[in-house]
Amino acid sequence: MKQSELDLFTTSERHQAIWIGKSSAVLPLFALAEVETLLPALRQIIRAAPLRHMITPGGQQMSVALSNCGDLGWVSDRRGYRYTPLDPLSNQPWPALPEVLLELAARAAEAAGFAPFTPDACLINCYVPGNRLSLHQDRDERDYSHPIVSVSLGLPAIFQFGGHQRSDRAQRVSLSHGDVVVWGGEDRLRFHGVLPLKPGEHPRLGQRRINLTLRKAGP
Ligand code: MD3
Ligand code: FE
Repeated sequence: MKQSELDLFTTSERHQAIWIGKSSAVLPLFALAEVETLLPALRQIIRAAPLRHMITPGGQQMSVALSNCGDLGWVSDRRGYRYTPLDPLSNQPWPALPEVLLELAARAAEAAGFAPFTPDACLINCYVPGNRLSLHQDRDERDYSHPIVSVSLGLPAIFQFGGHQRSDRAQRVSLSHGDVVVWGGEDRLRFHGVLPLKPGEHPRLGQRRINLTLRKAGP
């Protein structure tokens, strides 16, 4: 569908949730109306807390570059994965979570049946062609009863949504610029990953994909 055709739909029609699990839904283009507010906010965050390649506890450098905003940020080094209130690069608090992102995440969670959602952590993942995220579970948060909201920007990616065992067959879900996904409940600990990003040029973000993952990580 072309953007001109999408404009004919009302907001609620455009954001019909597509359920990919019992408690996980894709909200196609849910973030599109906020992108032009989000991008300058992101640029400012990345200026204060630059994207960097973290080292995994196994000693490998991650291919995806990352940063964070919010009260807590996800970090990885030889000692393990964890959430920290300070950016280890600057020893300063992570930049604040922009209002537009807090509000978008809360509305998306509500649209998928998880209200209220008050995230305190936003992980910013930046992919360039060839970058991937191998199958993993998100287990570094304190309380798995909170959902996770993810916002995709830039180049499209194929997301792998597996089961509770690494060896479970994964379904593939294509995520494009402006798509939002909400994961929760019994799907919260499912294995997931991102296949190597295909080369391309996005009109707004260039040769990149940015994924924002909003979580409630702390108490
Ligand atoms: C499914 N990031 O940073 S977020 C991650 O596109 C991560 O950068 C992906 O996985 C990305 O940890 C996708 C989507 C996500 C997050 C948590 C989940 C999917 C999930 C928890 C359970 C199931
Ligand atoms: Fe993850």
